[in-house]
Amino acid sequence: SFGWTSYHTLEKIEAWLDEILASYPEIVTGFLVGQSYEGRDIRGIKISYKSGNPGVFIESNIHAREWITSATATWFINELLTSSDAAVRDLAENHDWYIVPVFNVDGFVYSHVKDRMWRKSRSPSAGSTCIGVDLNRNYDSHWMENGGASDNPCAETYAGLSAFSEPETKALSEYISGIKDKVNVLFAFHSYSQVLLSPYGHTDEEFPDNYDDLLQVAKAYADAVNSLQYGTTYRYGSSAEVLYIASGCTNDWAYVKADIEISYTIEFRDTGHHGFLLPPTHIIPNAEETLAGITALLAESRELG
Ligand code: 0X9
Ligand code: ZN
Ligand code: ZN
Repeated sequence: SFGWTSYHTLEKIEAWLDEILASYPEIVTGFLVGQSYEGRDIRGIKISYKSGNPGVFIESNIHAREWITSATATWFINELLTSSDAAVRDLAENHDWYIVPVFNVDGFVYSHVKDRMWRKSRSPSAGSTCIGVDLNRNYDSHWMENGGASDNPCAETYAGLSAFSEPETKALSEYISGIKDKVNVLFAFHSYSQVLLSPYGHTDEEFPDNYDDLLQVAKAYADAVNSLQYGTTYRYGSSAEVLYIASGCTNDWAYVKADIEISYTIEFRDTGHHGFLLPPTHIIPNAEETLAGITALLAESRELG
């Protein structure tokens, strides 16, 4: 059965999504982002208790090996639907949630059956035997500018032949563009490092117009996480400043091209001890932290108006 004491295959995650869709037909609707290179469906679910809510978009598992992200996304979905905690009910019922638990479906399957440390998608490149594009370098936002992305198909950060050359990123960008007027917050779930990364990724010499607000809501997230019994610490700031220069990332594209003003990459547990191979005993603690953080961040952004 499904649960959060182990990591699951794509097949099991999709079967669980089907159960959720059948159990909450009034509240949950499935959406299809599009198809991956290998022809798999990229699925999302929308949770909506009433019309007119502000939308929150969650992209998860763009990097295949970051299994904690889809485990956290599914736990989060379950919590929004089943929790009786007042703060969670408020969170669930006063936002429309668009959640894609496994975005890089081909890479995710490959990380289960062949190579646990796989990161990229699974599309081939002409003239190379190397496979896969780093989908988080393929978005049309300062694509291939300033470093942090590669034009070598064998590199882990290969950005692809052009912005949106990949069916996955093209489809998700089109899906988000279609709902962007209803969405003002986006989270891209990653691991690891315990950091909240705002725009920009492509430069550390410029900052978004609302950078002060972005820092303020990130502080609310970090404080809320730290206040839990686990005492986990998160750092925050712009991607380029806190982590490294990287262009063509989802949350930068969402901010720059889709006008989604609160747009964060969240790098979950841990800080490197287990790294990408985070034991499943961390799933629930990590998810609880994420819920606390997102609750506090959205409350703070509501304050800001
Ligand atoms: O390099 C990445 O894509 C992310 N780190 S990871 O270890 N999960 O691969 C960081 C992305 C930072 N976000 C932006 N630059 N916008
Ligand atoms: Zn990642
Ligand atoms: Zn451990």
